[in-house]
Amino acid sequence: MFNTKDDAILYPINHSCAHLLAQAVSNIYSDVKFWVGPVVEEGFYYDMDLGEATIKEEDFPKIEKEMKRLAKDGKRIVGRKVTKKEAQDFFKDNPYKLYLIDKFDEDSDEISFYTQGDFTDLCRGGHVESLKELKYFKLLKVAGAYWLNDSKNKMLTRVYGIAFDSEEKLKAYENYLEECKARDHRKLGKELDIFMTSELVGPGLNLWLPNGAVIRRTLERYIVDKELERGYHHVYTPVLASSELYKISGHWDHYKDGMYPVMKMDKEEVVLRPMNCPHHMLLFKNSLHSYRDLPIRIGELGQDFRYEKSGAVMGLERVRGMCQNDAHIFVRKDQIKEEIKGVVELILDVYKDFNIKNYKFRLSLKGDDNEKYYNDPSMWENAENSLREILNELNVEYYEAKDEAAFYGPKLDVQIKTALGHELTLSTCQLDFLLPRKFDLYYIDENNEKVTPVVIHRAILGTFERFSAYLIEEYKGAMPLWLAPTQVMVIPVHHEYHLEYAKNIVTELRKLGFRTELNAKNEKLGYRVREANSQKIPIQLVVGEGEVSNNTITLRRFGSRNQVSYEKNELYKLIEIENKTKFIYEEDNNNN
Ligand code: TSB
Ligand code: ZN
Repeated sequence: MFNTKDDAILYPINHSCAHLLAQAVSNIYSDVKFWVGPVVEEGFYYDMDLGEATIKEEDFPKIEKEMKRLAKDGKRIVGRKVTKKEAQDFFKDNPYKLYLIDKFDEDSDEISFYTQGDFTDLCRGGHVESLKELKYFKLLKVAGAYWLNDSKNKMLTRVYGIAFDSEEKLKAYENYLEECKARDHRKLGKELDIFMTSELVGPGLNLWLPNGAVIRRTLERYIVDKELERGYHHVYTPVLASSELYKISGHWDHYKDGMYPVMKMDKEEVVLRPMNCPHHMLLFKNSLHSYRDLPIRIGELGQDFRYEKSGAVMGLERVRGMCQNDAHIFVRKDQIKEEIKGVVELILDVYKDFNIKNYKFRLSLKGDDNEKYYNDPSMWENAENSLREILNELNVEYYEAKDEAAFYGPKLDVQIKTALGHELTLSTCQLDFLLPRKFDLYYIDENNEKVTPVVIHRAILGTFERFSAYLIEEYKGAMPLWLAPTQVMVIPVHHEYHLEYAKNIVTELRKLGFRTELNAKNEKLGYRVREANSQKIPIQLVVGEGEVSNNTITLRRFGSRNQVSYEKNELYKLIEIENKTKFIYEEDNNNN
């Protein structure tokens, strides 16, 4: 919607605005050393070393004021070529720019400076003519960013902003930001009593409240049923294991940073598991398998613990204690394609039920870091090529990304964007030639020979935490009938006269399996309807004089002003169908 990077008009405006930000900051703060300030998909940022100083969001008005002053002053933005020597002299006190300049050849004619008034920056160009053209901009947020993305380096201050060529566009963007904030699952999760955290438990360890527990249980039953239907077998395995297990699997060498430290008791050493695969490898190894038994699909709603950095932990979307909708599928080589196809089909089938449409498939490949990835180049080449070939054959549209694989193999990830614009992986399907080898797994082939199987790791809902966070944001907290914590609220017009009729309806609906509540508080009808609306309860049934005498019910849906009267049983049938078909009601949903 607001892609500034690929927009011929917005790109130079945002690029120049990054310079304007740097100029304003250098006027307000002393001794700032600038790194780079690129245009990104939504606006721009500038990374800077502020020395002892800090910039907080409270400082934005002050910085924006200075940016406005400079823009009004309207200096021209003038570029000129410089020699490497000249550039080095000019930036002699800025190690960051020197690092950049150092990358050019001695006699390069590609180094240029761009100057506006008394501010000069090393830059390739792509600017507006004059600062006057920068009128509609806004600073968005501030974050820390390690220099060169390396945690061993200094943490710089990254200030984000965005600029447009008209006031209407800026306004539209501000409205969009407001809407995103309103969708933030942490805000809705609190308002709708879905989950909580406590310092006494710790960051990233969420407590599901009863409303959240209903959503989660509904998801659990849904996905387990789907998997049973597709020939998966579900198991339970413990969250602890001897550290030896992870030494065998390779997690110890390649995933230790993501694990909680070892617990020692007497002579034993145990750890909390970060993944369920090693346990499932042992399950496969527990019995003898013939080639005819494969594929074997072992599923588990597996609780895992990962030591995510406290700064990275975020509501339910990035947690330390998580439950995966996990499975490991043991296949013969000739079954890989068919099985991956099955996983992709399952993903698409599930997404249809939830009406998830904005996602991209990403083929996640190995990076160059040998600590992060198991070192066996030919195994990687084989696995990456097979997965790529299969995706091409299956006609799945995807893009490739380096350094995003698991330590044991490449992945097909489904990438989504959260309300606050974070890109995350929801579902994943991973091809692994390594763990079966590490655990000496085998099946017996048609010639009575032992053959190592291949493993497909897959999580369709990913984790219940992340998936719920995503759904809350997608539905703006208004869960469709089948997922809603309270599905039906019965509201008698008068809290005494119509109480009995209302209670009967509650009993009948509960018998039919609907999560139904009664609101017969001594409050005005309008107030109680508003209450049901603020809890985003999908079906609100109002019963008064007319309904009691005609044996009818008046239906009011969340998000709609319409009220429709039904004969009682007719209404029960209608909502039973909606519940079963996972119907998502969307009519004029923005009114609430
Ligand atoms: C699929 N061994 C595989 C498994 O068999 C595995 O663990 N893969 S994973 O590391 O990619 O995790 C699976 C899914 O869990 C991810 O696709 C993502 O949706 C979810 N996930 C990962 N880390 C977190 C986290 N910190 N918080 C919430 N969800 C997470
Ligand atoms: Zn796994």
